[in-house]
Amino acid sequence: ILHPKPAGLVLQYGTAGFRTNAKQLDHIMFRMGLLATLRSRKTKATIGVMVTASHNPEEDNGVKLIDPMGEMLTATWEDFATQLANTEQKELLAALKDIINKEAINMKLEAEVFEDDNVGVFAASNCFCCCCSVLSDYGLVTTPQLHYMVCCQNSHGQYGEATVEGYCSKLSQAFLALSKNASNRTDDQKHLFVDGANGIGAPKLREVESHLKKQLQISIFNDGSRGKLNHQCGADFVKVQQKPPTGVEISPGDRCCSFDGDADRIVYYYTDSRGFFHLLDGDKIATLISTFLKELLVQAGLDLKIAVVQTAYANGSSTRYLEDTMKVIVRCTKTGVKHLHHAAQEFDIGVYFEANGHGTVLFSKTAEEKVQLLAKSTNINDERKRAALLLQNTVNVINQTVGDAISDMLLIEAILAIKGMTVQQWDAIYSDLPNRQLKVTVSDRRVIETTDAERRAVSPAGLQEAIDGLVKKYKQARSFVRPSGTEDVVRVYAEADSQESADALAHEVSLAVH
Ligand code: 16G
Ligand code: ZN
Repeated sequence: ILHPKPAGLVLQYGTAGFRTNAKQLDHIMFRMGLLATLRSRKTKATIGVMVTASHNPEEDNGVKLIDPMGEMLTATWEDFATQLANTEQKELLAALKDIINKEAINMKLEAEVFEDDNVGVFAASNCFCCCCSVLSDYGLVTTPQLHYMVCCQNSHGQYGEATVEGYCSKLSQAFLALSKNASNRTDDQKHLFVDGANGIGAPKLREVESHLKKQLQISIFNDGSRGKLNHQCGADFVKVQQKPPTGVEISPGDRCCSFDGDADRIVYYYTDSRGFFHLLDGDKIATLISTFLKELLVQAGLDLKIAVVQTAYANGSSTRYLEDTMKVIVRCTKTGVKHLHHAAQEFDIGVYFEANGHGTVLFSKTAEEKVQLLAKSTNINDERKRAALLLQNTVNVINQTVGDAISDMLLIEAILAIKGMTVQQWDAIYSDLPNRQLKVTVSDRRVIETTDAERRAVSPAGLQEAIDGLVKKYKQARSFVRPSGTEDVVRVYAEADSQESADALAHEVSLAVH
């Protein structure tokens, strides 16, 4: 039998598709190839299949499907994916037929699947050849590039050209137009240090950089030539460890950022003259971007509703700053990009970021049309015109299909340049509350159930009361627990007025989980 399923192995299509040791994924790859062809026939559109370890170690791997407009696979089909993955070999055909019937799929239609495999150590491509025609094999691209190209393909070029070159030129043209609005910058100010997490982001960033006409000068570290994927480097390492990645030589004040392995996350950081490390995570990024957009909306005289979408992990200071000082709407959703993406779609402009650095901005159709119209109009004053053009180019530099480290980086760099802002000034917009994340291993993490966007536990009985009691002991404190969607652990988050308090609270809460 080709691609047999290890007996008894049960996997779940989770927040980021299937994810496990690469050795256990062969049958999953095969079955997801099959499911992709069904999804393609159902939607009469091109579907993406992404194979990546993302921010995880090299030997871990994952596969997920990308829906027609570049979004994550829709929920009912996540269930089909789980069913198909766990069906024993001899029932596979019946399981496929079941999906075909339930969704009334016309098997006479042709299927079109874009496939990408961005992890060198594990090639899944051959699995697909036997089950569907892979029309266009992009070879190695970043996760967000694949989302982008699926969207381009299905919107018939309206979103851009469905090639890597098309992606590079759309984003870089928008970046160059934005950076024309920056006053004279020194070479130092144009210099950015990038940690590529030894993943696909580094070579893809080089391709983009060649279009940037030296308006951004990039030094890339951890480009995959020496180190291991996500090992002691990358956005997840930097965020969780709260320290710089290894393999990067930086001096105090240098502006740096880290991608994760498949380049859908980004965090910024610098060290100060006393050697202290300063992290600018997804919350700081959301604040910078939403402030910039809000100012432009005022200057352009456009009445569009802007909101920021966060998760329970968002630093309390960021939420307070956004609500109280910036006066923007803030929403909180469950962890996982699809939840944030969905919530952001409810506004004219929805800025969404997870604290871990995954995020983007969504513009409603109305918002885009209003911006386009204003940018074209001739009878408005210079200030409005300038703001409208800046908004137009901001829309173009953003990859709206999913969080994209390269696109986010270009937008952030453009904003800092236009505002003449240093990374220190950006950092000073608000001060993060000290925080700590821990993971706890329990016999069954599913006994923990949460509500209120994962901020409160409803079971087991008594847990939330215990957490409330502990939180009361500290100042400006907050804590929550949630079962991980990607690992067999319970995650604990705590923040408080000092690092000692945050550490102590996280520790006490993890004891309460046992
Ligand atoms: C996945 C999610 C990410 C989330 C993380 C949480 C996507 C594409 N990725 O990596 O957004 O932050 O899971 O992991 O949705 P956890 O459930 O183990 O804490
Ligand atoms: Zn990733």
